Amino acid sequence: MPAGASAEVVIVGAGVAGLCELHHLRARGFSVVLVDRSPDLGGTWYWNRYPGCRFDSESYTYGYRFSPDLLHDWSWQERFAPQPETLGYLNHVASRFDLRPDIVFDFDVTGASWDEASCRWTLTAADGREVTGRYLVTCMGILSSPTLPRLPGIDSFAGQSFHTYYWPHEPVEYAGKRVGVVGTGATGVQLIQTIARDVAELAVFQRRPNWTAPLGNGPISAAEMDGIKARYDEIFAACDRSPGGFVHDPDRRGFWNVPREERVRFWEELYQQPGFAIWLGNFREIFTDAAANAELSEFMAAKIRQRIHDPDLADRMIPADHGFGVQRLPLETGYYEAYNRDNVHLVDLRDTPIEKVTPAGIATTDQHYDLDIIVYATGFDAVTGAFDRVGITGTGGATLRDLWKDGPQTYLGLFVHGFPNLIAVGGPQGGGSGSVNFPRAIEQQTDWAADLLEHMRKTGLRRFEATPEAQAEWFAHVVEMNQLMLLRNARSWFTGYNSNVPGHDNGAPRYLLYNGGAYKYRTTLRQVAESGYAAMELS
Ligand code: NA7
Repeated sequence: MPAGASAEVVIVGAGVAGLCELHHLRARGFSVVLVDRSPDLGGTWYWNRYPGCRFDSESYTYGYRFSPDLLHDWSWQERFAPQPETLGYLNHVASRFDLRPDIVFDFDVTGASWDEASCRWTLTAADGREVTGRYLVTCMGILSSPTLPRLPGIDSFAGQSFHTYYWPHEPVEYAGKRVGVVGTGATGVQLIQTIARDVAELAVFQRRPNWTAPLGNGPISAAEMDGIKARYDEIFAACDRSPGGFVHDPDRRGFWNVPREERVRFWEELYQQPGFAIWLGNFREIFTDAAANAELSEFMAAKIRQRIHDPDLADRMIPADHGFGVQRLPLETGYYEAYNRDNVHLVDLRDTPIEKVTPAGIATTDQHYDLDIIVYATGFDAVTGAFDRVGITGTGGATLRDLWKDGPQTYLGLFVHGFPNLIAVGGPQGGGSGSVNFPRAIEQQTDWAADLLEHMRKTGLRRFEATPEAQAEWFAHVVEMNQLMLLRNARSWFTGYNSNVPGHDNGAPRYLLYNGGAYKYRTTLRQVAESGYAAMELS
């Protein structure tokens, strides 16, 4: 990239959202530069290379729908595609639409500053390169800032150790080794069930168990894929109807209107179905009514007890501090059965916390675990982490990092007062920030954002900013929607909790998600555009 490069729009992030936005803006004739700190495209799917990494969305609901030809070209191989397949898909998209010429890799954005006089954003990379643009669209991912535990001696370990996000590109020789995995979220679950049979010893350091459900993966035959291609309109229409953009639609009969035996029969059916059926195809009350949720949790606990031989161990795998589905649900294949193996050991950190990492392994209050490899599946500084890392400075020198210290506030999850001409795709409190099928959520945001910029061009305007009133009103709506949900009480990334990030570890609520559902969000976006963006200052 030439020094001082400039474009009408600068996009940050070459993942699912950034590539989509690049396509939409180029299609409308904008000059665009997309920068990414990674050496290649893919975002989440570039980095997460740990064994077992795969979708929890049905593959055929994950692709972009902006091009019928693209939908027709691409055949998914598995019902829930593994990471290499998804990365292959994104590379296929980039080639098909010739996206690479507008992407600058290895551009690690360390600062983005708004200049009122020129009405432009300037982005600076770690190596000093700069790029400027009238508009800045961030597509930095909601789970792109991995966090490590704050453990004494963490750097002293003599073997291999890494966060799952940074799983090495060269093969990791874990077969026959003593491996420790810290963390049992969706990532830990996928990793543990995949490597259990190959490693010599596997010590799983679990602080809190998660609820999980069977994934139900399998190959997609050529004939089945042909059928899917013929039904794409129907499939996407189903995604549009569902709150999170998945094919699973909630059962609207009303939990208490259905007799208990019928509820249990229904759950048995859902438990056998692939993907998030048991979570998102369930009664809506499981998300809002503690008694309904407790009954389902009991049903799911019984499933765990059936699958783990040792009753004491099974009890340790059943969450006691939160109900089923109030955190993002990990999906599994033989996860519980892995714990029936002699070489897999659960270390319950509630009884025996980790004291330190040593050169030879991990010491708990109870014993020392000798390890060859330590994997930290310890999650992310979710949604706002990427913004904090970059350092974004708006009008009057205000920084987003300071402004969001105690939690973010946005308008529509896309705009922040004081940060003109900035659009945060997948930003906090928007339709792309939580329990959603990510591509379905960001396709509306990226398309809508491109329409806004087109509107600016057509009307000869060059600056937009959310009003403080609009932002306050949206925030109040976000809080109101959140208060309806049982998830408000759970300590997970959904509520902005992270024990490894100072300030995010005190349990104070940080509103990261929009819980109003995709339909409400989509309708709001449409109405805002139809009003001529009335709640924004355009000049
Ligand atoms: P998650 O879901 O945030 O899970 C992180 C896990 O790591 C979870 O079990 C945590 O336990 C554990 N953790 C975090 N910090 C520590 C420390 N310091 N000590 C011990 N254990 C720790 O992240 P994932 O990567 O698994 O999944 C993220 C999303 O990716 C997922 O929701 C899907 O959408 C895909 P805790 O529960 O906090 O006690």
